[in-house]
Amino acid sequence: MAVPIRTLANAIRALAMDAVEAANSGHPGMPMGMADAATILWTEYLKHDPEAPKWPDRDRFVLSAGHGSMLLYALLHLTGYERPTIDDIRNFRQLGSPCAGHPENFLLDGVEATTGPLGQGVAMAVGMAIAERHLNAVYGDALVDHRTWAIAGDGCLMEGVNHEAAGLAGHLGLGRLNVLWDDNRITIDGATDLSTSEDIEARYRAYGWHVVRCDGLDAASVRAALDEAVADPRPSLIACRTIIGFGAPHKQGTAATHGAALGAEEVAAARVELGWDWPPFEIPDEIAAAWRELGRRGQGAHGDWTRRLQASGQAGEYMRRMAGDLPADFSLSAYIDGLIASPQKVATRKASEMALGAINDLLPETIGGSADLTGSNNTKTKGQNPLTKEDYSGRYLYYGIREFGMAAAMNGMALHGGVIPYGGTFLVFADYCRPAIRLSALQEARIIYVMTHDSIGLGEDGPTHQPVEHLMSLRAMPNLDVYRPADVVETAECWELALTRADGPSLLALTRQNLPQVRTEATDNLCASGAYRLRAAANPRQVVLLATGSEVELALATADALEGQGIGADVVSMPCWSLFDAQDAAYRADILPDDALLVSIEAGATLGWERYVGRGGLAIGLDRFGASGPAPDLFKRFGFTAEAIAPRIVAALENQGDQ
Ligand SMILES: Cc1ncc(C[n+]2csc(CCOP(=O)(O)OP(=O)(O)O)c2C)c(N)n1
Ligand SMILES: [Mg+2]
Repeated sequence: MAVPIRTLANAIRALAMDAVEAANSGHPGMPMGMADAATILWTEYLKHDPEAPKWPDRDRFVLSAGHGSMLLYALLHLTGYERPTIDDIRNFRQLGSPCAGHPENFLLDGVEATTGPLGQGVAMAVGMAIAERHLNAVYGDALVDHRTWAIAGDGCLMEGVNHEAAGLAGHLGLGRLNVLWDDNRITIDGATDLSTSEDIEARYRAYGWHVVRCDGLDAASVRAALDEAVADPRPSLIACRTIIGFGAPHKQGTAATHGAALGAEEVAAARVELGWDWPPFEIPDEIAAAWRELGRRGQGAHGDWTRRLQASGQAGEYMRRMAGDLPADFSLSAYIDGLIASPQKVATRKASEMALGAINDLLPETIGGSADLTGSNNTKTKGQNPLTKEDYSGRYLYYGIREFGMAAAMNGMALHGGVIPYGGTFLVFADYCRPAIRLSALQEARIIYVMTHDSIGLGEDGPTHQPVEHLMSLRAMPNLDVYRPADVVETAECWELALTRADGPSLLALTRQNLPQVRTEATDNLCASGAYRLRAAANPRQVVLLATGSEVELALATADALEGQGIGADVVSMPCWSLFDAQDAAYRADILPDDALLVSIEAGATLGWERYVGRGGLAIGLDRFGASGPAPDLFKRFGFTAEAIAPRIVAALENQGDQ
C-alpha cells in the first residue's frame, strides 16, 4: 500500500525537529509547516534525478526561505541523493557537515543556490527561469525544457528585491517559474499583522503573475494549485496557507517554532501528535523505501533526454556551455594586437564596449544588460538583440531600474549554467546591488559587474553619483575580483581575466572620461599579476607611484615632474589588488621595494592603501564626498594634479631624510 503523503511528510518533520534539537540551533517551524506541500512538489512535480544531480535539464529548486534549510536537507536525503547522509544530518550546523545553517550550493549537490538572505532566492529563481527560456530558444525543447520552483516565506515577499524580481518575471512572462509561498502569517517578531497589511496576491497579479491559493496542509488542494500553476502560461505564485511548526501541539502556529529547538518535551509531544514512533534520525524501512522509489521518478525523463542529446548535432556545444568551459581557443589577443597597432584615447567604459564587441562574437554564452543605463554603461554591442517575452533568444536584458534585482537575477542565471551574465550600473549604485554581489562571491558564481562612472571624474552629476568609498568597500569582499583598468588595453585584459575565471565574480570599475592609451607595446596579459611596473624610473629610484584606472595617467605625469627634479620614480599600474596579493613574495617585493617611498594615487577613499604604501608612505586620495562640477575642475580642486602631488612627494622625501 502506498505510504500516505502525511506520513512521508512526517519524515521531514521528524528530521527537522531532531536535527535542530541535536544542534540546539536552527529553524524547525518552516520545514514542519511546508513538509506536505514540499513532499508533493518533490515527489510528483519536480523533475530531478538524485543519481545525476547536475543533469542539465533538471528542474531547478530554490529554497528562498533558506532558514528552513532542514526541509531541503531532508528532501535530498530522503529522495536518495548521495549526500547528505543521515550522519550529515545528525551533524546539522556543525563544522564539517555539508548541512550548514543555511543551504550552500558549493557544499551539496542539489542545493542550487545559497540562500538565507531573504528575498534573494526568489530573485535568483527568476534568473534561472530566464536562463532556461533563453537556452530553450537557442537549443530547442529536445535539450532544454524544465521548470524553476522556489519556496518563499513571508520574509522573502516583504523584502524589496522580490518586487524588482517579480516585476521583471511578469514582464518577461516566465511561465516556467512557480513560487510556493509559505503563507503561515508568522515571522520572527510574531504575526505578520504586526508589520504588514498588504495584499500580496493582488500585488503579484499586478505584476502579471498568475496567483492561486491552496491549503498547504491538504494534499488534494496543493495538487490542484500546482496543476493550475503548471498549466498557466504566466509565472505563478502559489499561496500555501500553512501552520508554522505543524505537529508541535503546544507551539505550532507561533513564532516560538521559527528559530529555536522545540525542546525535548515538545518534540516528544509532537511525536505523539504526528504518530511518529521512531527514535531520532531513524526512518522506518517502509517509509524510506517509499521516498527512494519516488526519488527515482525522474530517471525515465533523464534517460529520454540523454537519448535526445546523443542524437543532437548541438550536443558538444551545449554541453561545453553547461560545463562552463570557454571555447578552447578563446583569447582577446587579436583584438589587443589591433589596439597596440593603433592606440586610442577613450573612456574605459567605451573600451569595455569595444572589448565586448570582440567577446560577444567569440562567446555565444554572454548575456549582457544594464539597469536602465545602457548608453552610459556601454554594455550593449552591435548585433545584440534584446531578450524579450517574444524572443528569449536575445542576448541583452533591459533590467529596468532594478539594480538589486538585476544582480540577483544574474546570480540565478550563472548558477543555472549555460550563460555568462554581465550587467551594468553606475559604480555608486553598487551599493544597491551589494547583497547580491556578496552572494555571487560566496556562491562562486561567474558574473561580471560593469560599473561605470567610477570616481569624481564623472563630473557634473555631483556627489550623489560620485563613488568615494566604493572601490575599497568592494575590495574588502572575499572572492570578488575588483578591477580598475587604466586604458583600453588594460580594459580588454581585465575582461579576459574576468571571463576566464569560472569560480567567482569580477567587477570592472570604469571611467566616464577619456583616458590615453598607456600600454603601447605587445605583451602578455599584464593585468593578470594584479599590479605591474608600467614605467621604470629613469633617475635613481627614490619613489614608487601606485595608481589605478584614471589616476595612472596622473601618476605618469607626476613621475615626469619628479624625474625633472632628478628624482627617479617607478610607475606601477595596479588594476586588481586581489590578483596582486596572490603573487609570490619575490614579485610583490620587486614591485613594492623597501628602499623607496611608496605613494598611492587613487581618486577614492585612502583607507586600505597603507597595506601597500606602509606607515611611512603617502596615500593620495579622496576622504570626503565630491562635488558637482566639470571633471577637470574637480580633479584640480581635490589635488589630483601632478603640480599638487609632486611637491607633496618631495616634502615627504625631505621628511624621510630628516629622520
Ligand atoms: C535579508 C534578511 N533579513 C533578515 C533575516 C533574518 N531572518 C531570518 S528568518 C526571518 C523571518 C522570516 O519570516 P518568514 O519568511 O515568514 O519565515 P517563517 O518564520 O515563516 O519561517 C528573518 C527576519 C534574513 N535571513 N535575511
Ligand atoms: Mg512566515
